[in-house]
Amino acid sequence: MSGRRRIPGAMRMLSAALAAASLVAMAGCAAPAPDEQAGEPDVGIQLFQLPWVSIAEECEETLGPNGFAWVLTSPPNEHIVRDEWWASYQPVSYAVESRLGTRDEFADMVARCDAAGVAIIADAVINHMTGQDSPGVGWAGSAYEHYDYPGIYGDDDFHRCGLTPNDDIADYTSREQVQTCELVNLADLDTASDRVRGTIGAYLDDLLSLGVAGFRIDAAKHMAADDVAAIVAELPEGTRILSEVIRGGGEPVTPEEYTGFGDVFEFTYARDLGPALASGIVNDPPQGDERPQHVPADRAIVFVDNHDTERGEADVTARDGALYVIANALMLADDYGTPVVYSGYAFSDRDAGAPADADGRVLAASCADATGPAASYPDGERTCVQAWPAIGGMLAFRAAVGDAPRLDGVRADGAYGFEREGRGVVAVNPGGLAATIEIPTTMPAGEYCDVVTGGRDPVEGDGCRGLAFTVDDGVARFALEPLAAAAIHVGAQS
Ligand code: ARE
Ligand code: CA
Repeated sequence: MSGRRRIPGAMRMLSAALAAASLVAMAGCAAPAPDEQAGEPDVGIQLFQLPWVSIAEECEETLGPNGFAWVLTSPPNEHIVRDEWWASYQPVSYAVESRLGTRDEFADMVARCDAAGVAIIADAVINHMTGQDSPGVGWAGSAYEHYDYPGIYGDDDFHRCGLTPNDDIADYTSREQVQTCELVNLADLDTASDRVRGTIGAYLDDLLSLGVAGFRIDAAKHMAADDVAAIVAELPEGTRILSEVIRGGGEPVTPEEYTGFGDVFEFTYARDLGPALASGIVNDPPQGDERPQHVPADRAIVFVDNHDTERGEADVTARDGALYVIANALMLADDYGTPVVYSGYAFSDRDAGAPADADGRVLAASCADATGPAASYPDGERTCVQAWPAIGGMLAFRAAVGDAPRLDGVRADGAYGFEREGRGVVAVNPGGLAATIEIPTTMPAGEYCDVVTGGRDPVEGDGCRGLAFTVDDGVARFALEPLAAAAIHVGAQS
């Protein structure tokens, strides 16, 4: 089944024999212990439609302390004036002026985040300009027409694919349509042209001059990989590139084509994880390091959901509370890919923008005092996932396990878990009944603080703020409530 390392059968039997001897201690639950961070794992957080001033504050208050390495922002460029969140994805110019903040605020954010040890990845919308058929004026005052952006692009800079009646993509099995026709009427830039490449490159250089570490390449699938490669080739070495190429069954354009110059969002990861959790049956990944329909681990950006999928295909989102914690715990405990946690705001209308003032500026919001998950979030409220104690705890787990191999998982009672060899063990119970699971481990015997419910107490130093679980004679034993996750690691013995 799997090419991964197997747990010897004898050890599994030992596990059963010793089950009765293990202990589970419980205590009050609270925030994660900041002293547990053993280093900074490469984990990002997507702060969807959050203003620059607020991201700066998050870097200082929640992201730095919880050990996030980088933030993925929403697009910083001038956009059309509309209330919907997706106005951000219709560029009018490359002025760094948007409903999320001014250029000065953007620069200040990058500096403050850097000082807090958090890098900024900007969402770069470079496949297209607006999808507006009527002329308009953008957020920063730039006049535009569908195929005319004075001083930036004119009619000749756009593809007019001529392959479909309205030049829109109609058939995703046609590479030519996907890459030269219009994605939902968005004026499609001729990214094969040196002039267009140069203009895009100047925009990215400008953002780099403000200190960003790299870019999410929005709608990368809709640009030939060679075009993106040519643009990226002009950027300084080390610029981080995260291409959005949604894997689509039967589609000719694949994520693999974009791995030559950067990382790629691997949508299959969430598509496997979400339904498994929703059905309550979690298994080991199909084929160890060679997961089918997955780009190589060192090129993959993984996520439970993002701003599109939480409005669409995602089976598990912040609305699911405890199950969402389980999904994030499994992702953060995994050895595949670079995780990006998602933090947005509640909505019932998929188009609804983030709460804004009368002029359309998105309102500042702070997660400094937030906890979670909450039982429910009223529309517009930020989910503040970056501040959930369980998420901070799992970042500490990821830091502690480092590159220790992921060993084969164990299933029992509907619960599932696995060891990161010798460094940590994670266990989840996605079902509705309490479950007990025993997972063989080479971690030293002892009592460990569960980092999902609070980790080690930073004040007492020798107690746990939440649950504790015991490793005894090579077995970690977890008694789990319904819909619970737990994780212990060598850095947090009680
Ligand atoms: C809005 C309106 C449209 C209108 C258009 C122009 O909704 O009705 O025609 O404006 O006026 C976001 C929103 C869109 C919005 C757009 C522009 O989601 O609703 O359109 O902004 O404001 C494909 C792409 C993928 C893309 C998804 C959404 O391949 O790149 O569609 N994702 C990114 C962003 C989005 C953003 C854009 C791109 C555009 O993350 O937030 O759109 O910048 C299969 C295929 C996928 C395909 C998917 C959905 O899974 O395999 O490739 O994704 O179906 O069609
Ligand atoms: Ca295109």
